[in-house]
Amino acid sequence: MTMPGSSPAASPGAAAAAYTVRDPKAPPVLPGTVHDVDLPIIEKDMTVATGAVVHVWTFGGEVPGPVIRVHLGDTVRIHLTNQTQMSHSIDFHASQTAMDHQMVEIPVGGTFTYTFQADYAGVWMYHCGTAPALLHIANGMFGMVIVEPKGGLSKVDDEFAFVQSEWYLGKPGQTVDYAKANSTAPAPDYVVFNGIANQYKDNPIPVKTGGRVRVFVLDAGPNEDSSFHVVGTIFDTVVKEGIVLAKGNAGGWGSQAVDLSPAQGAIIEFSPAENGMYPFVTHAFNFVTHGAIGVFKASAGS
Ligand SMILES: [Cu+2]
Repeated sequence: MTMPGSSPAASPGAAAAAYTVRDPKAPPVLPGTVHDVDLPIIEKDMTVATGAVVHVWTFGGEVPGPVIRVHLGDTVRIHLTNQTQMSHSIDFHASQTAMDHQMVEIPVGGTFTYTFQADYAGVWMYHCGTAPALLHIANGMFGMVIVEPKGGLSKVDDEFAFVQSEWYLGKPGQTVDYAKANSTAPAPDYVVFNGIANQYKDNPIPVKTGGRVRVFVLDAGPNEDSSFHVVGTIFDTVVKEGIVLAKGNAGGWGSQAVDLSPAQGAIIEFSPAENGMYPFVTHAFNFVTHGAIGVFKASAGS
């Protein structure tokens, strides 16, 4: 195969470590109504595709940063500790606050607590806002906040969280290439779900045939749109940026793909009709051949 991510990419010198598969399951909602979340800012080497290592900047030591899931109205206190060699900051789209109040620079070795109330339900982005924010996002500093709606979400068989993003490779083992990311016609080396090219194609995700699957999707960009589609399914429920398509609606409407621009999120639900493989992609297919593909494998027993 010649598809990027499926074979070792150009990486002179030492062989890249195998990538570590990111657990695709969405975490449960945090208990209680006031949450203290430690989010250390950490830099590290990360294998982002087979044969490709990037020196990433992270929230919580992973790209994307951890999914934070809360109830509507909860208070969230994020305790940041900057363990890297440069200053960073954070911007929670689930919050309402002045930029110069909480999106402040956290110096090397510094700490800061960002506090917000989850006033609106949805799938929200968080990211570093330190200039140039494009570089800090492109180098791994982003993640998802899920705010459950009033009354909470219904119980389903399986829940997953996918963040789509791009990698603009620099030299092997170094940070991303800012000039490539900053192009007005950007050409990412990889477009990925949960940080790593093709990881869920290489490691299909089991789901239950006829069961109910809920996917939280966020497009972190920094530049490219997503057209999230699951081959062989129809979405009967979509909540995109507060706009609801509800299962059982009077007109019988459904959805085939959910368009997300950078920093937009959605909740999507469907049921696999029969046993077998259901690839998920961004339907911008040039990115499918650059890593933006995974597979749900449906069986009765899973
Ligand atoms: Cu940063």
